[in-house]
Amino acid sequence: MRETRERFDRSRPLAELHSNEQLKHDSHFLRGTLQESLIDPITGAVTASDALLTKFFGIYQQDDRDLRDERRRAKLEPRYQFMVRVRLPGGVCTPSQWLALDSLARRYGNGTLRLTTRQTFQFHGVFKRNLRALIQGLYTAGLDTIAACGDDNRNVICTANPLQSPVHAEVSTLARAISSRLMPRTGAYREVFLQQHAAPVNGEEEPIYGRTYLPRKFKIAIAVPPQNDVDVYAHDLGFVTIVEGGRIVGYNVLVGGGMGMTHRTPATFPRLSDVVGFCTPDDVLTVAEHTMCIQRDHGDRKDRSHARFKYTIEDLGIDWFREELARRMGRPLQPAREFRFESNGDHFGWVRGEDGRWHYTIHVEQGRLADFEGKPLLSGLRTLASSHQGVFAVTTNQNVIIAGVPDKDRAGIDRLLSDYGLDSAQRVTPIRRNAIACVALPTCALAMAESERYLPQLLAKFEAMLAELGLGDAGINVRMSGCPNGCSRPYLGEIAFVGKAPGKYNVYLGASHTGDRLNALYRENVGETEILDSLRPVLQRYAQERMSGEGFGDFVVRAGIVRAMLHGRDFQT
Ligand code: SRM
Ligand code: SF4
Repeated sequence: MRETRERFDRSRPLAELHSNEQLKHDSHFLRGTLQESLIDPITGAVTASDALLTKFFGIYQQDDRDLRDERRRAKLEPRYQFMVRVRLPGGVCTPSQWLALDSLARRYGNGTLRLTTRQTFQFHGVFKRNLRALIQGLYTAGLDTIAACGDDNRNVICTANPLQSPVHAEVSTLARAISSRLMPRTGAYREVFLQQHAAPVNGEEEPIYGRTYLPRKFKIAIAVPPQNDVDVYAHDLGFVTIVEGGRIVGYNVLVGGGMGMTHRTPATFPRLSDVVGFCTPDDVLTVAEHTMCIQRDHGDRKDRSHARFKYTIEDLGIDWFREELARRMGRPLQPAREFRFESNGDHFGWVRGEDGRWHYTIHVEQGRLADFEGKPLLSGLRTLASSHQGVFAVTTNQNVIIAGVPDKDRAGIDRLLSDYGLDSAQRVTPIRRNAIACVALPTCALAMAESERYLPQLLAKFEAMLAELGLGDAGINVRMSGCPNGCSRPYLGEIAFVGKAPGKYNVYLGASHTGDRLNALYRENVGETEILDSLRPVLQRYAQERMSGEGFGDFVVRAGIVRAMLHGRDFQT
């Protein structure tokens, strides 16, 4: 076992840790000088330290990168604006909440809603002067943005659609329960954004987190096999639902997953989580809390690039984690149970739930809901929400399910879907239907290349090539991220493009389509022509040599085109 305490010895002076630790500590439980920053009329920004604190409330300061040069030339400050992310455990909202989200996006945002890979909504382009009104509008609708970003437990995700079956309903309730249990308690959100007085709960502001919160973000996912839509191996903590005799008997526990890395820095890598045991439904909240607290106490607080739980697990080992969890719980986890995944994608179109009601998964290209030319998606969903009696369920593949439709309402919904172009799942190719891209430019400060705005064009070129090769029906799972942070979980794509520089990407191949094997580097720093030219012969071989039912990711590994990536630590070596 390597040093644990050295990295985060609580008696160690904060000054020796990463500067964010001191900032969190001194922020008076995230209040900082936010009240002043929000009303400072001189700038559209908040102070640099307040910008770190707003993240804990799902609010990210950004600027429109398309306008940077123009504004610099005009000697104007950057076009500061904020991204606001909703906390929506399990991805479920009611039709009236949908209508509120839609109206707030048009009133205070850039008129679009973004469905994210963690099953929630983002507003983009919110100006500082509108932040409070937006947060208060969400609050009135029964929604909040607490811990949607920041060094805390993020939106808890689970296999989509609570109305699919009683098992799905129970899992969705669990996602909400974990989210509530691990939510920061500080009164800062109420005071700063809702402008209400907030007394500390039981006299303590943060009984779980303390003054310095977590070393980094912490992410939890719950999967219901055979669906692995949540990519359960990609999260700090995962639960795989074990169903016997039609009821949930417990959950396998997985720890130490994560995607982010830095190009050409082998000490950073994506990692898939390890299955460490099984717990009963009664224990799952305790397991979640203790696991997060293990990371709170042992995660690296000096080096933020090494501060995710995956590195704590990699450094200290699974056996250490099992013992530490058993010590805190007073008993060990039980041995893990058998499970099997079939796919990490969504099922599009209509499916019937166990109670006879229907659910329709809408394909939302790259998760962006807007009124596009000839495709008024936002307006269509607003019209749908005005009459829909069930719920909306956002998926972790950036799509949305209209859930809980009785037989009698199906025809009406079909008409609306077709009128507003929301039925594209039936028309687009499988490769487009399954593709995911992160936001990237123009809002993401970390983007090195385009993603959301470029993937549709690149896919068109692939579609033509696949049709020519007789692979038009191949549901290859393609993912694109504008930088190696991996927000589209690209290292789980059968083909993935990860931004390196404007117009240049690393190409990775060979993940499984069940989300349990990472891909491997195939080409580095290449533009569109080289991407297409280098993949054509591979796809050609796939067309000729694939075995029945063999996925593209499995094929490229079997054919020796890339190596099977068994351990994240080998990813960059
Ligand atoms: Fe992410 C940072 C967008 C899911 C790994 N992510 C960001 C920021 C906030 C950029 C920043 O720090 O300035 C991006 C905002 C862009 C914008 O303009 O909206 C951003 N991440 C997103 C979203 C919106 C992508 C999307 O198009 O759907 C996803 C929002 C999820 C949510 O609702 O909470 C999103 N990000 C992810 C995922 C996937 C997941 O969680 O399942 C990952 C990989 C899993 C993981 O965390 O390991 C991910 N985002 C990162 C990282 C790398 C973290 C690391 O361990 O190194 C960063 C950078 C950071 O935190 O420093 C990041
Ligand atoms: Fe931004 Fe990179 Fe995340 Fe894409 S992967 S949203 S470019 S941080």
